[in-house]
Amino acid sequence: MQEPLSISASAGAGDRQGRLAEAPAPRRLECLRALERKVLWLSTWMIHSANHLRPGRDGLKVGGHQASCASLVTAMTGLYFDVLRPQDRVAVKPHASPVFHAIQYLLGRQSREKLERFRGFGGAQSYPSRTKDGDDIDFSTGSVGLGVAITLFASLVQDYLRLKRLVPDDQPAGRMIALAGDAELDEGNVFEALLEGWKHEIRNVWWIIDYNRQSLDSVVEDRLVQHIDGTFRTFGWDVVSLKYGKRLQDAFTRPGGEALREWVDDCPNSLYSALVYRGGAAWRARLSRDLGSTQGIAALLDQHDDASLHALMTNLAGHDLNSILEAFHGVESDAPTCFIAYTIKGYGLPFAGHKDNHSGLMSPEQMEVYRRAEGIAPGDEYEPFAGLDVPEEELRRFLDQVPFAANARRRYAPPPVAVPEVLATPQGQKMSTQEGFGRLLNDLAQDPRGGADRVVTASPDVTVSTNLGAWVNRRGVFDRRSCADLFREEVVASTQKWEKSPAGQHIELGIAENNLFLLLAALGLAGPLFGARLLPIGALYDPFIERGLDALNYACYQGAGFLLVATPSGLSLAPEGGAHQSVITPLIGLGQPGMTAFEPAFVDELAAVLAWSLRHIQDDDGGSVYLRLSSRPIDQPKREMTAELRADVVRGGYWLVPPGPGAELAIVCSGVVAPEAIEAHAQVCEDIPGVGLLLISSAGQLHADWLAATRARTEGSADARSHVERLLAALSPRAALVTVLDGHPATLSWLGAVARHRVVALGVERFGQSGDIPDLYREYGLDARAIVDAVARACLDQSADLDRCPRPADAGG
Ligand SMILES: Cc1ncc(C[n+]2csc(CCOP(=O)(O)OP(=O)(O)O)c2C)c(N)n1
Ligand SMILES: [Mg+2]
Repeated sequence: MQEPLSISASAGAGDRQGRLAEAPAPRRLECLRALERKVLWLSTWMIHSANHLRPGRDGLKVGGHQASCASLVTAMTGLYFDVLRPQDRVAVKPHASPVFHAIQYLLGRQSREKLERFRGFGGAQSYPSRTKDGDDIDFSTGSVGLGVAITLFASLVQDYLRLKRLVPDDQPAGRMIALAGDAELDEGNVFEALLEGWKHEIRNVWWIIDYNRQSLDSVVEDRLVQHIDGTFRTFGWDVVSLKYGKRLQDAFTRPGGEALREWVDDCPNSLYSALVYRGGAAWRARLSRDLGSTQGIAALLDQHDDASLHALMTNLAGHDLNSILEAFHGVESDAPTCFIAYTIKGYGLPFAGHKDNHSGLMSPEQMEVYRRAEGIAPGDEYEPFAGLDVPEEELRRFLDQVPFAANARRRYAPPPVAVPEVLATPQGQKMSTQEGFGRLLNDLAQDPRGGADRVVTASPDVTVSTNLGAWVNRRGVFDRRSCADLFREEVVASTQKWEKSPAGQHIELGIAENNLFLLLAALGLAGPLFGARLLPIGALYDPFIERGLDALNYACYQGAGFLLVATPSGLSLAPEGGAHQSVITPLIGLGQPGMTAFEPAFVDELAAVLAWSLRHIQDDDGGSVYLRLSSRPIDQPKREMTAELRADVVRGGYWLVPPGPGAELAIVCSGVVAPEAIEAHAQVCEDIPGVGLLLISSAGQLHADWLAATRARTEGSADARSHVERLLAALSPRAALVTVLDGHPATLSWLGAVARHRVVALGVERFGQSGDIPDLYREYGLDARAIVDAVARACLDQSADLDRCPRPADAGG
């Protein structure tokens, strides 16, 4: 541990002393210590019993992380039983999930059955999950780094709501707290978030780093802490270092203490960890060897037996309740604060400090020794108060008064925001869906029917180029300070206003897609977290979804409701070239749970989808919506948008040209290549009358509905029919489908499985390149000619195949 330390940070601007306004009464501390012991026991036992007491059926180790839990037990005990208030929101380090559940259990907010089924079906989840765990999970965690960063964006959302008075003035601001593993700081998204947080002057964020100096594989770099400290300060955070516990600090004041402190400070992380694992005798031997001749050290060693020497040398502040409480309660300002809590991975358990302990499980023999030492009788393992040296009554009284648990429910359920049922289609002969979206939003900004006040847009530096400009001109950029548009004041002509104020409804981010998705997740959870719903809309270039895909997945996993507008997309942003042309994003849209993807061809479809989306993202069983749009202007149909057509668009597709009776061919297209499909269709119809032209506005909606109907039929609802089945029923059973989109062909090729139609699937399978649309569509086989060729191929295959194999329909079935 080669870093200088003190419990409070060194003097300097922004530092804060680890002072305790009021020392905890001794009995209070006794109660907390008893609970700390119980939390360690319960979390260790929960994992043990999941692995050893539940019969395994699949040959898999159940797993769990006893060592990762142990290092956070003290900090979490202090937080949940003493420091936290109901309005605080916490992201718990994924591997400390059992600690969280144990605490909730002791607070009466989690059932014993869930603990007994930890990591089992219906039990407490391996990693905290907002949607799957019944108890008070504020933020899901699991993919390291993301849970840490979302707290920062949640604080921004809290301030957004407070500054706009969308939450009552007397509702206290909560602290957004991340309990982070030290190795989580290896994830780049954490630093992307820090920079963004600095720009937005975030408040009320605490990141408590479980500095156990171990990751999954090994022990971390010795000098790491200096960088952690320096980095946070650079971004304007206060840093509180929690290194030595009270006993060690006391030892440092005694004869030989200075030398002892220096020795510990200079001790490499790996040696310290190894000695932690080996215990008292090893400490004695090593200290005698290194410091035996230093005055006072021999006496110190004589005063301690091996056990107490071990306890002294492992007395890090992260395991010292007094130090923890002092530091947490000592925070006086709302500046973002990083606590570097020195801990030991596996503290209090036999594998403490061992570099391989990440997935280590205590053996049944070791658990037996532990059970006895805790004074817990067999069968009483889940008894909340068994074996504790504070009377049960006193502990119950203590638990009844825990501030965090003062409210029966911490999650809000505000009513939905009323939004217009129907949005008028922006008029224009030729228009891109991207432009259409900008105009729809601009119209919404002026819509007297309301709803727009709750819309908040965000973009990672592509606001103007994704067509949010008009909206931003009307609604302004959000900033906690008002700031005039200086270009405007200097009379520099620009179509884009950039006025910032707390009233602004657009949050401008730097170019980090991870941040966009984490912000959307936090905005999408504004209702349950803070009590006021928002309608978040994020805009980015479609290919860069992949840059932040894990964060997007994370946002969906939490059940956040938001709208993602991804534009431009595909080869159709032609001259921009292959690095910007998305290929597989339609497959992401098709496959991503918690998200419904649309790729409308025309702006009137987009208007229908947008109106639906503003409701869907608020539905209890809704989720997020992904709109894949394009900057290619295309001719817009002149038609009335009937309620029936709107419903079909939202369901995922409609016949632009219905097939003739018994038609044996249909062209099926999604999105921006509609003009090519229309042209090809006209050509084909010259030879083959009755060919249908099917427009797919959402492959995902059709697919999900189809699977649901299939399941329903299996379960006995013989009449269940999906939208796509009804659409394709208009074709002959021997019909062929030619599908086409500006994206991966697998997005639509599954349509052949719906009614066993033959499919020729066109789309993009290779990286794109620069060019104009005619060249690129020709090269990649998306133009009308390619579609007509595909039709010819389909017809040829069809006749050859029909000669060979009779289909069930031929047999009259
Ligand atoms: C994005 C991601 N990559 C990899 C993992 C696998 N993983 C789980 S924990 C871990 C290391 C954890 O170390 P640390 O954060 O220091 O936590 P500790 O267990 O030491 O408390 C890794 C690599 C993961 N969960 N998420
Ligand atoms: Mg660690």
